[in-house]
Amino acid sequence: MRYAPRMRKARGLVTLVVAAAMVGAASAQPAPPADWRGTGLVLAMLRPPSELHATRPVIVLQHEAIPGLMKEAMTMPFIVASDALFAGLHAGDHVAFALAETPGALLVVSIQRLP
Ligand SMILES: [Cu+2]
Repeated sequence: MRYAPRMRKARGLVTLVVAAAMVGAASAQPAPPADWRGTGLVLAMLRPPSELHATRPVIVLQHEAIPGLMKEAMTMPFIVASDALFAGLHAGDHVAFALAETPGALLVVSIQRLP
């Protein structure tokens, strides 16, 4: 029975390492700070590879005007920083989202469902 506390400690460590690995995977590309914020309706969420992007997740939004960026409401695709942002989201959801300009793309860096 002497080994029991050590086993428990080891199991705790494994859990920690796995959790850290999962966090690392989700934030492989740390999200840059938001430059713009908007609201809209989710039409589609595409995990890569898709017809819109070979390697990056894409969300198609019917968005309202985005102050400072797009004066008009429109429907368009955006590249998403990580498909972890799709968790719990469904087509038809109303969302608030944040965009950041990065060297390669205009990126959605956060998405929140609206009631
Ligand atoms: Cu637009």
